[in-house]
Amino acid sequence: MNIHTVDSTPFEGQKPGTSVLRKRVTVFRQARYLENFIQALFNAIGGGEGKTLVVGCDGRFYNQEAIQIIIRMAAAQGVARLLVGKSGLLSTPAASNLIRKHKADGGIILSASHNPGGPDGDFGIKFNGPNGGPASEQVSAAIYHETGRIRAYRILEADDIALGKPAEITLDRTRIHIINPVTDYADLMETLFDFPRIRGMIEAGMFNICFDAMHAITGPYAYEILERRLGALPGTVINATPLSDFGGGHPDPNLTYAHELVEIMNRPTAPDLGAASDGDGDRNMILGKRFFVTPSDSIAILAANAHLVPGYRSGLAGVARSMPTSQALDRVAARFGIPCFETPTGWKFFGNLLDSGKITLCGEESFGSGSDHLREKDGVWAVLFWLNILAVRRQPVEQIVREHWAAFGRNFYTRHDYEQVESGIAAQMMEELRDRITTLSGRKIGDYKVAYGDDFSYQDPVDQSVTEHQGLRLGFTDGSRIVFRLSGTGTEGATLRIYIEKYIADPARHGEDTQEALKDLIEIANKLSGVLTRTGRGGPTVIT
Ligand code: G16
Repeated sequence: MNIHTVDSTPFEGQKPGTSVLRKRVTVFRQARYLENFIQALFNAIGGGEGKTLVVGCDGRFYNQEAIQIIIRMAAAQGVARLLVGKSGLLSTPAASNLIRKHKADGGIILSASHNPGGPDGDFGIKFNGPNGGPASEQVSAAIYHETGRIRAYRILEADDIALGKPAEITLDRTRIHIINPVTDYADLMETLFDFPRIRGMIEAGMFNICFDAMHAITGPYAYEILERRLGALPGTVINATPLSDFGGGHPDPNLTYAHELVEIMNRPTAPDLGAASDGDGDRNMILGKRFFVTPSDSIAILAANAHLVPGYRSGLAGVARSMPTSQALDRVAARFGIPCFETPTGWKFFGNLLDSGKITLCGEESFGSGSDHLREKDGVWAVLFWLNILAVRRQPVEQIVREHWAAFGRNFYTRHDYEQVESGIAAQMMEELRDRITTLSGRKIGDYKVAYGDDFSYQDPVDQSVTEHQGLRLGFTDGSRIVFRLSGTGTEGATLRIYIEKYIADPARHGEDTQEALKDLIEIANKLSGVLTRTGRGGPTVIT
């Protein structure tokens, strides 16, 4: 078979963000754009010769063309084995599991996660390493370096591979295994959770679930696990068929974009548990009847109840959260006498902590939670963890959360996002804020006294690497915090995130409305940053 070496020149801006490369589909469809990045990736990991790689996608527009190009390029680099999901599909957690299970050298995941899809939507490529987790800062930097000096890429001349059913195909020197994307993942879940107990609760007719797959990748996973293996009613999984444009929706499981689920959970006849996942299946949102569980509370509650779940019964080595995530998890860790690590935003930063056994559970405010069972956050896993807790405690979701607040106090928490802000304005605002915030220590602002103001930097406790400029933190003496950060996952302009948190121990105040309870801190954040004037907006684009 013919391997072509095609001359090329670098593209500007193939710089990995929070989660490697995300751009508009129109950008990816430019001639040589995808090929350049894939060749740079292979160059950065020492070539493909003899390697085993997992390849999967979340079903979005341009996946099918892209996956065929990647297969031909992998064959041209001499990759020995490629594990590909049927129809190319694999959720991000399932891909992570496969990399680990097959001791692969890594995986290429085609997804822009929760970003919209379609011809005018977003596309992305992620590289995961042999531990199954997102490429480290060092590997991401090496890929970027290679994108800047690319002169040619290599590709095999071959017809498209039929990916529609499980098969083994040889392409030049590469053996391609097309596998069922769901089975291994569902089997892993059965080893962690008490399926008979959950099934018992569901089959007793006492418990209904609504899982919104948002026309994204988790439909087949949730159907197999919830409806087939756990006996949930037919129709439990809604929007279950992955569509290349996610049905025109925005597959981000939050109160704004998962509005169909939110409407169902607000009805008088609402199911007992509502859940949604995102484009590539690593995020989750948990709802009770007319009740929203914030992701920061969710990971704290999972940690506090882990002893009820077979896979975690032997105890937690430690836990971790990203810096902007609320400190609810820290309170659980302190009570249990286990360490709680604070990392920069980005799942990759949990990798070393998980690999070295320092932590068992971790989570983020951005609707992500996971554990050492694989190296990505995991949407369906989080739903099953909740189901296992519910099957043991036999209480409504809301009651479990309220009892948690009563036991640990409540960290009121909100995130205000300003999307598609002009990049220059956002950068200037952050720069000025940085100068300002770092001088505020000891000062009083309203009723609050500033304990510290800094630009967060992280030293990895395993490899000692230092990552700087990870968000501006303003911490007050009562534990309240305001954090300013620019998102690393947007594809258009800048997204400014303002995270606001306040701890209230008194259970009499736990019923307060979140925005109301945080009103004074929100005002401080707005005033300090001048965000409304600078962006010319009346308020945030999305509040979670
Ligand atoms: C990615 C990362 C997460 C991060 C999230 C938001 O998630 O894996 O660790 O919290 O982006 O990042 P940012 O605040 O920079 O937009 P996903 O689900 O988009 O892959």
